[in-house]
Amino acid sequence: NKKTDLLDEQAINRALTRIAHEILEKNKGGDDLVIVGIKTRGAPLAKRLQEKIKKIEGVTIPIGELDITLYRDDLQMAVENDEPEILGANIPVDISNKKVILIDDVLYTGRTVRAAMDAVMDVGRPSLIQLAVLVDRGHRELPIRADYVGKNIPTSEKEIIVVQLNEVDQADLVSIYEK
Ligand code: 3GP
Ligand code: 5GP
Ligand code: MG
Repeated sequence: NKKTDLLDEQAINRALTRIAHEILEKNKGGDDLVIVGIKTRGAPLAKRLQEKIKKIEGVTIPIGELDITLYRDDLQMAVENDEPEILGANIPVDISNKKVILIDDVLYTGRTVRAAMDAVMDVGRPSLIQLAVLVDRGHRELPIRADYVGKNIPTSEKEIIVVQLNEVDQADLVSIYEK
């Protein structure tokens, strides 16, 4: 049940360009950065940021990905106390003493990011972890915030943000739906 489109292809592209600049500004360049996308749609976002940073700074930042899904006791039903669990990690570089930038499409309760931080710390000791998201829809249940935000979209619990990316959905579009 669609309400409106919030970001079109050009707006998504501009937001990611800005975030690439912000990452380079905050970290004083691309040294020691590793970008880790949270699947599914965080992975193509990580790749896009890598390309943008390459264009801006001439450096290729290593990228990795984490597969984190809501763990369900009952496969039929989403239950309130489901917790995200790590299904896999593909981080092809040593992250010890590196600056790890996590990226996801939507930030909501923060539980996925908490699980992602656990997964990262399991494979090494980064010097810091930062978080980038395309959309922050609010409703945090943990003390987690994003360092880089494409767009803040205040939502009600009944609304959902649909993120479509060319690499996965053959379109670049962020829209808001009523459940
Ligand atoms: P993503 O894997 O690209 O993040 O969780 C599977 C997909 O369902 C997600 O795609 C996300 O776009 C969509 N989704 C919509 N609402 C929710 C939600 O409340 N929780 C989770 N985990 N995913 C949601
Ligand atoms: P959190 O763990 O912060 O509650 O949720 C983050 C994860 O759930 C993200 O990976 C995101 O894919 C998904 N998610 C939560 N709410 C939404 C939403 O409204 N739209 C989309 N597309 N994904 C959501
Ligand atoms: Mg996601």
